[in-house]
Amino acid sequence: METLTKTKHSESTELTGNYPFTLPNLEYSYDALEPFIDRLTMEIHHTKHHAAYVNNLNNALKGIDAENNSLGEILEHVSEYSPTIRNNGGGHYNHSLFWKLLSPYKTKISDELLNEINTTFGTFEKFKEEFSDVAMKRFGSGWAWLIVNDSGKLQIISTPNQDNPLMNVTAVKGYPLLCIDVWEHAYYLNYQNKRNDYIIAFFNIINWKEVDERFRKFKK
Ligand code: MN3
Repeated sequence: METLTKTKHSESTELTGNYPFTLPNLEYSYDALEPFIDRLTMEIHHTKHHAAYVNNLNNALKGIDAENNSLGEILEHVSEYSPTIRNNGGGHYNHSLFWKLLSPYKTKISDELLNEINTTFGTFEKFKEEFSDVAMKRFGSGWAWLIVNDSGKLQIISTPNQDNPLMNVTAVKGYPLLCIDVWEHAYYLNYQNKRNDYIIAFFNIINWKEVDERFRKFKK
Protein backbone atom coordinates (compact mmCIF):
# COMPACT_ATOMS: atom_id res chain seq x y z
CA MET A 1 0.00 0.00 0.00
CA GLU A 2 1.19 3.43 -0.89
CA THR A 3 1.26 5.79 2.06
CA LEU A 4 0.08 9.35 1.84
CA THR A 5 3.00 11.51 2.81
CA LYS A 6 1.62 14.96 3.51
CA THR A 7 -0.38 14.95 6.70
CA LYS A 8 -1.66 18.53 6.68
CA HIS A 9 -2.72 20.72 3.88
CA SER A 10 -4.06 24.24 4.02
CA GLU A 11 -6.61 25.32 1.48
CA SER A 12 -5.34 27.70 -1.17
CA THR A 13 -6.98 31.09 -1.55
CA GLU A 14 -7.72 30.16 -5.15
CA LEU A 15 -10.90 28.34 -4.17
CA THR A 16 -12.58 31.07 -2.14
CA GLY A 17 -10.84 34.30 -3.18
CA ASN A 18 -9.80 36.97 -0.69
CA TYR A 19 -11.65 39.58 1.35
CA PRO A 20 -13.94 41.11 0.21
CA PHE A 21 -15.25 37.77 -0.96
CA THR A 22 -17.44 37.45 -4.03
CA LEU A 23 -19.85 34.80 -5.22
CA PRO A 24 -17.93 32.54 -7.62
CA ASN A 25 -19.45 31.73 -11.00
CA LEU A 26 -20.47 28.16 -11.66
CA GLU A 27 -18.63 26.33 -14.43
CA TYR A 28 -21.96 25.00 -15.80
CA SER A 29 -25.49 26.31 -16.22
CA TYR A 30 -28.17 25.94 -13.56
CA ASP A 31 -29.96 23.25 -15.55
CA ALA A 32 -26.79 21.32 -16.48
CA LEU A 33 -27.10 18.85 -13.61
CA GLU A 34 -30.68 17.82 -14.40
CA PRO A 35 -32.30 15.42 -13.78
CA PHE A 36 -30.10 14.82 -10.74
CA ILE A 37 -30.31 18.36 -9.37
CA ASP A 38 -33.00 20.62 -10.84
CA ARG A 39 -32.48 24.10 -12.24
CA LEU A 40 -34.50 25.99 -9.63
CA THR A 41 -32.71 24.32 -6.72
CA MET A 42 -29.33 25.17 -8.25
CA GLU A 43 -30.31 28.77 -8.94
CA ILE A 44 -31.71 29.44 -5.47
CA HIS A 45 -28.87 27.57 -3.80
CA HIS A 46 -26.25 29.62 -5.63
CA THR A 47 -27.82 33.10 -5.92
CA LYS A 48 -29.63 33.17 -2.58
CA HIS A 49 -28.01 30.79 -0.09
CA HIS A 50 -24.38 30.99 -1.15
CA ALA A 51 -24.64 34.72 -1.89
CA ALA A 52 -26.00 35.31 1.62
CA TYR A 53 -23.03 33.52 3.19
CA VAL A 54 -20.66 35.71 1.16
CA ASN A 55 -22.41 38.96 2.14
CA ASN A 56 -22.73 38.01 5.79
CA LEU A 57 -19.07 36.96 5.92
CA ASN A 58 -17.88 40.25 4.42
CA ASN A 59 -20.01 42.24 6.85
CA ALA A 60 -18.74 40.22 9.81
CA LEU A 61 -15.10 40.69 8.79
CA LYS A 62 -15.41 44.41 8.12
CA GLY A 63 -12.94 46.35 10.22
CA ILE A 64 -11.44 43.40 12.11
CA ASP A 65 -7.88 42.20 11.61
CA ALA A 66 -9.06 39.00 9.95
CA GLU A 67 -9.50 40.97 6.73
CA ASN A 68 -5.83 40.27 6.05
CA ASN A 69 -6.04 36.53 6.60
CA SER A 70 -7.04 33.96 4.03
CA LEU A 71 -10.32 32.16 4.61
CA GLY A 72 -8.32 28.95 5.09
CA GLU A 73 -6.39 30.56 7.95
CA ILE A 74 -9.57 31.95 9.51
CA LEU A 75 -11.22 28.51 9.40
CA GLU A 76 -8.17 26.84 10.94
CA HIS A 77 -8.50 29.27 13.88
CA VAL A 78 -12.25 29.62 13.76
CA SER A 79 -12.69 29.16 17.54
CA GLU A 80 -11.17 32.65 17.94
CA TYR A 81 -13.89 34.21 15.80
CA SER A 82 -17.60 34.94 16.20
CA PRO A 83 -20.28 32.33 15.41
CA THR A 84 -21.28 34.55 12.46
CA ILE A 85 -17.83 34.15 10.93
CA ARG A 86 -17.86 30.42 11.67
CA ASN A 87 -21.25 29.90 10.00
CA ASN A 88 -20.76 32.16 7.00
CA GLY A 89 -17.05 31.50 6.48
CA GLY A 90 -17.90 27.82 6.49
CA GLY A 91 -20.85 28.48 4.21
CA HIS A 92 -18.72 30.29 1.64
CA TYR A 93 -15.94 27.70 1.72
CA ASN A 94 -18.21 24.64 1.64
CA HIS A 95 -20.30 25.86 -1.28
CA SER A 96 -17.30 27.11 -3.29
CA LEU A 97 -15.91 23.59 -3.01
CA PHE A 98 -19.21 21.79 -3.55
CA TRP A 99 -19.88 23.50 -6.92
CA LYS A 100 -16.46 22.42 -8.19
CA LEU A 101 -17.08 18.83 -7.11
CA LEU A 102 -20.14 18.57 -9.35
CA SER A 103 -20.04 18.05 -13.10
CA PRO A 104 -22.62 17.55 -15.86
CA TYR A 105 -20.08 15.34 -17.63
CA LYS A 106 -19.25 11.77 -16.74
CA THR A 107 -15.82 11.74 -15.16
CA LYS A 108 -13.73 8.76 -14.18
CA ILE A 109 -11.97 8.17 -10.91
CA SER A 110 -8.19 7.72 -11.24
CA ASP A 111 -6.62 4.32 -10.55
CA GLU A 112 -4.52 5.88 -7.78
CA LEU A 113 -7.50 7.19 -5.86
CA LEU A 114 -9.50 4.05 -6.53
CA ASN A 115 -6.66 1.96 -5.10
CA GLU A 116 -6.56 4.14 -2.00
CA ILE A 117 -10.36 3.84 -1.61
CA ASN A 118 -10.16 0.06 -2.01
CA THR A 119 -7.36 -0.12 0.56
CA THR A 120 -9.31 1.95 3.08
CA PHE A 121 -12.90 0.80 2.54
CA GLY A 122 -12.54 -2.60 0.84
CA THR A 123 -14.33 -1.77 -2.40
CA PHE A 124 -15.71 1.30 -4.13
CA GLU A 125 -19.23 0.02 -3.39
CA LYS A 126 -18.43 -0.14 0.32
CA PHE A 127 -17.04 3.39 0.21
CA LYS A 128 -20.23 4.56 -1.50
CA GLU A 129 -22.34 2.78 1.10
CA GLU A 130 -20.47 4.30 4.02
CA PHE A 131 -20.42 7.80 2.53
CA SER A 132 -24.17 7.61 1.82
CA ASP A 133 -24.87 6.26 5.28
CA VAL A 134 -22.94 9.05 6.99
CA ALA A 135 -24.74 11.62 4.79
CA MET A 136 -28.12 10.03 5.64
CA LYS A 137 -27.45 9.98 9.37
CA ARG A 138 -26.34 13.59 9.69
CA PHE A 139 -29.19 14.83 11.87
CA GLY A 140 -30.65 18.15 10.70
CA SER A 141 -28.45 20.30 8.51
CA GLY A 142 -24.85 19.67 7.60
CA TRP A 143 -22.37 17.98 5.31
CA ALA A 144 -20.69 14.62 4.72
CA TRP A 145 -17.04 14.54 3.67
CA LEU A 146 -14.35 12.29 2.33
CA ILE A 147 -11.14 13.67 3.78
CA VAL A 148 -7.47 12.90 4.10
CA ASN A 149 -7.16 13.02 7.87
CA ASP A 150 -4.18 14.30 9.85
CA SER A 151 -2.67 10.79 9.80
CA GLY A 152 -2.76 10.85 6.00
CA LYS A 153 -5.59 8.31 5.73
CA LEU A 154 -8.86 8.54 3.89
CA GLN A 155 -11.82 8.94 6.21
CA ILE A 156 -15.53 9.71 5.95
CA ILE A 157 -16.94 12.19 8.45
CA SER A 158 -19.87 14.53 8.78
CA THR A 159 -20.18 18.02 10.23
CA PRO A 160 -23.20 19.99 11.48
CA ASN A 161 -24.42 23.29 10.00
CA GLN A 162 -21.63 24.93 7.96
CA ASP A 163 -18.73 23.44 9.91
CA ASN A 164 -16.03 21.71 7.87
CA PRO A 165 -12.91 19.57 8.30
CA LEU A 166 -10.54 22.56 8.14
CA MET A 167 -12.00 24.08 11.30
CA ASN A 168 -10.21 23.69 14.62
CA VAL A 169 -13.60 23.05 16.27
CA THR A 170 -14.21 19.88 14.23
CA ALA A 171 -13.65 16.52 15.97
CA VAL A 172 -11.76 14.93 13.05
CA LYS A 173 -9.80 17.41 10.97
CA GLY A 174 -8.40 16.92 7.51
CA TYR A 175 -8.25 18.04 3.94
CA PRO A 176 -11.57 17.61 2.08
CA LEU A 177 -11.58 15.63 -1.16
CA LEU A 178 -15.33 15.27 -1.62
CA CYS A 179 -18.41 16.68 0.09
CA ILE A 180 -22.16 16.64 -0.12
CA ASP A 181 -24.49 19.32 1.16
CA VAL A 182 -27.35 17.63 3.04
CA TRP A 183 -29.17 20.79 4.11
CA GLU A 184 -32.77 20.53 2.94
CA HIS A 185 -32.26 23.60 0.73
CA ALA A 186 -29.93 21.41 -1.40
CA TYR A 187 -32.66 18.96 -2.40
CA TYR A 188 -36.09 19.72 -0.95
CA LEU A 189 -37.76 21.21 -4.07
CA ASN A 190 -37.14 18.09 -6.12
CA TYR A 191 -36.75 15.33 -3.56
CA GLN A 192 -38.84 16.67 -0.63
CA ASN A 193 -37.95 14.59 2.42
CA LYS A 194 -36.24 11.85 0.41
CA ARG A 195 -32.64 12.67 1.21
CA ASN A 196 -31.59 9.17 0.22
CA ASP A 197 -32.75 9.67 -3.39
CA TYR A 198 -30.74 12.89 -3.57
CA ILE A 199 -27.63 11.10 -2.29
CA ILE A 200 -28.05 8.34 -4.89
CA ALA A 201 -28.44 11.02 -7.59
CA PHE A 202 -25.34 12.87 -6.33
CA PHE A 203 -23.15 9.89 -7.26
CA ASN A 204 -24.05 10.49 -10.95
CA ILE A 205 -22.66 14.02 -11.00
CA ILE A 206 -19.47 13.83 -8.96
CA ASN A 207 -16.55 15.57 -10.66
CA TRP A 208 -13.91 12.86 -10.04
CA LYS A 209 -11.34 14.94 -11.93
CA GLU A 210 -11.54 17.58 -9.23
CA VAL A 211 -11.53 14.99 -6.44
CA ASP A 212 -8.40 13.45 -7.99
CA GLU A 213 -6.68 16.81 -8.25
CA ARG A 214 -7.28 17.43 -4.57
CA PHE A 215 -6.08 13.93 -3.72
CA ARG A 216 -2.89 14.39 -5.77
CA LYS A 217 -1.86 17.33 -3.58
CA PHE A 218 -1.00 14.69 -0.99
CA LYS A 219 1.21 12.60 -3.24
CA LYS A 220 4.90 13.23 -3.55
MN1 MN3 B 1 -26.17 24.65 0.84
